[in-house]
Amino acid sequence: MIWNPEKECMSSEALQALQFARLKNLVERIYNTVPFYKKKLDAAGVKSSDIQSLKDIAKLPFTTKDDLRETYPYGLLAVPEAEIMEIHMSSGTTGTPVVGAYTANDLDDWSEGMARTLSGAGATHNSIIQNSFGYGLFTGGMGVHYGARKLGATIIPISSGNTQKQLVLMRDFKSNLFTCTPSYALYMAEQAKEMGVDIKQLHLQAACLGAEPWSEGMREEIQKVWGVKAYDIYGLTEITGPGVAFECEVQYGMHVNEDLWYPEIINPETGEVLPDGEKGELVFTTITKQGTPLIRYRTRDITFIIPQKCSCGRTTRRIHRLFGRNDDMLIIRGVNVFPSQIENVLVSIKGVEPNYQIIVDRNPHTHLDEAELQVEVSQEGFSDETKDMEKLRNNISNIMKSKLGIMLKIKLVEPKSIERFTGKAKRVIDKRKL
Ligand code: DLL
Repeated sequence: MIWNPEKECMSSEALQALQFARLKNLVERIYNTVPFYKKKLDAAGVKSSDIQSLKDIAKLPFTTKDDLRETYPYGLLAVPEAEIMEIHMSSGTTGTPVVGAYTANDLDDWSEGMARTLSGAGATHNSIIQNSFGYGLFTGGMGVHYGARKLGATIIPISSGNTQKQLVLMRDFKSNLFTCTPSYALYMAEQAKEMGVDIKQLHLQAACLGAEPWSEGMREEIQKVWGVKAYDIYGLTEITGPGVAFECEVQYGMHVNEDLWYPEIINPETGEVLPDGEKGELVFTTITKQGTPLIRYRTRDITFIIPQKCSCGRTTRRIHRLFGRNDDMLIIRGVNVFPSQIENVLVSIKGVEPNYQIIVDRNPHTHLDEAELQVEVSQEGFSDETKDMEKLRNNISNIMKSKLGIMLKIKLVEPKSIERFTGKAKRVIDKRKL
């Protein structure tokens, strides 16, 4: 179901007129209320009067993660502190976390974005939504909660972890949609098998998964083991949290709620705006946000805007499933590869589990990046015969070489020996940065 046809199915002319009016208002607002932006805009020599069309957004300077860190905690507030109703922080593991501060209006927009997201996955006010994203400073839990509430659905706010209880409640309360990271969905399925719970017999129809990169192959795997349709959902703390973009029943690309968060794709090297269809870095401008509005925020996430209209009826543009983050891209002997591409190949190979870790290091002699892929052998794929294991190892190595053009060192590890995650998984151990 389309939650808000008036906004999600606008003609592109009407949408662009709305975006333009909101953008102009935003530039005016932040110039007058955020000293950081006044300085930035003055330095770039741009005034709100220079914004004569939506295209003029390219005249505005970018905002980066470093800008957010330098202004921590309250340096980007555009309203008096008393108007802030809620604060969230990114779950980033490096450096100072980034802060998002929400006014009542910002919480309404967030709820709206998430109501559209859950509706995209088929949820209605009759749904029973088990929310297995972490509640707290992380935006996953509260974001889904607000959206489910707006829908009028039943929410089970269980948060992440406590896996046995998750499964018991799914059965007892007859949950029909669950939300969590793709890695936690896998882990829950594994635990269910151990507990003897047949998850396909539960009442589940759909899962909204996101907060980390995952591949199409992983989606197929999760849909197969759970017997549900798994939808990709995207967002980030700096912009609002989940609800920025979501998949519809077509399951190809995520509709951006672009009446609220305006997307651009840029060349990450030059900053030049790229046309729809070209791959680059995703940039967002929060055109309605009041608490901590951002102009042209560089997400470092790599994707492209799908040029074709979607057959679902929504007219909002879609971003392709994310390839990964700029900073996660590996260059192995001259070949660029994202961890999610390795995952996509791995999940199609028999005899191994979709649990893996990539250890990246730099060879001190050649100064080239090298990667070791640690893969868990499944119970069925496991053998006491060294030659069988050697064969499996070679097979994985050859498939990686032919599909991705990279030579990876493959290390097979015993079943259940790679760490499991209830939130965002850590798949890449980068020894170059240690
Ligand atoms: O992860 C918000 C969120 C919660 C999104 C629940 C979806 C579901 P942060 O902790 O600030 O916020 O991390 C944001 O996670 O810039 C991406 O790199 C990555 N990410 C989020 N969703 C996806 C996705 C939340 N569907 C960062 N696919 C983003 C790939 C994703 N990466």
